[in-house]
Amino acid sequence: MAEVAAQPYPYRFEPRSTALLVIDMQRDFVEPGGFGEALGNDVGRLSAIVPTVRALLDWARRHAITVLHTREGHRPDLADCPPAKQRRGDPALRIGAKGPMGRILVDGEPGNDIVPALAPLAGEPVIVKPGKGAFWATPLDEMLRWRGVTHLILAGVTTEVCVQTTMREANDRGYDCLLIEDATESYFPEFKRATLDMVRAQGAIVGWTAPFATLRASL
Ligand code: C5J
Repeated sequence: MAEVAAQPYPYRFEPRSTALLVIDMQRDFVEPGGFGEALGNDVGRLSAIVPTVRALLDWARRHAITVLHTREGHRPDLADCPPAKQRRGDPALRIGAKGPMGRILVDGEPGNDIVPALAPLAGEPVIVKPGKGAFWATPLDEMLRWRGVTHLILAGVTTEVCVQTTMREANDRGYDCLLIEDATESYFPEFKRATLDMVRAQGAIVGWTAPFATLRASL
């Protein structure tokens, strides 16, 4: 049993029943010239975590920890996109519209690919999700349970949207979740700070947080 000096108290996990879930490190959110930047965001905040996420992936692979990735992406016909989601925002930058890296948040478009430095290896499932949470309308829960996973280590973007939503979904399903502080990021630093505070409040009400170096020291 490994023990991480996490907040708000130590997080314990067995590597064989733990999975690393890397959320939405897709080009459109992270790279200059993509959808995230077209919305007026500073994507440099997100691209800055790529080396840490890569080190986290390498660490998990070295320790035979199950690795899964997600992308927020819809079918090309948008049949899986709730109209209420599709109607949001500037019509020129809506889901399915032609964006700087292909159709926005559509599976198969260049902008929907995971950034090359974090490309999934053969055998690492990629969950393409139509929602912010990775459990909604996806087979993620079954895939984790079939693999005997009870503990989740989370990384990716954005902290307060897809990462936090997924962490809350996982917590409600009975997974013990650890969010890696320097392997997640938001376009809004105050939202990231608030999310980290929120999830670990009240005795880890949603889960634990720790920097990657602290996790690395546990194994
Ligand atoms: C957003 C995400 N922010 N991956 N998606 O729309 O957090």
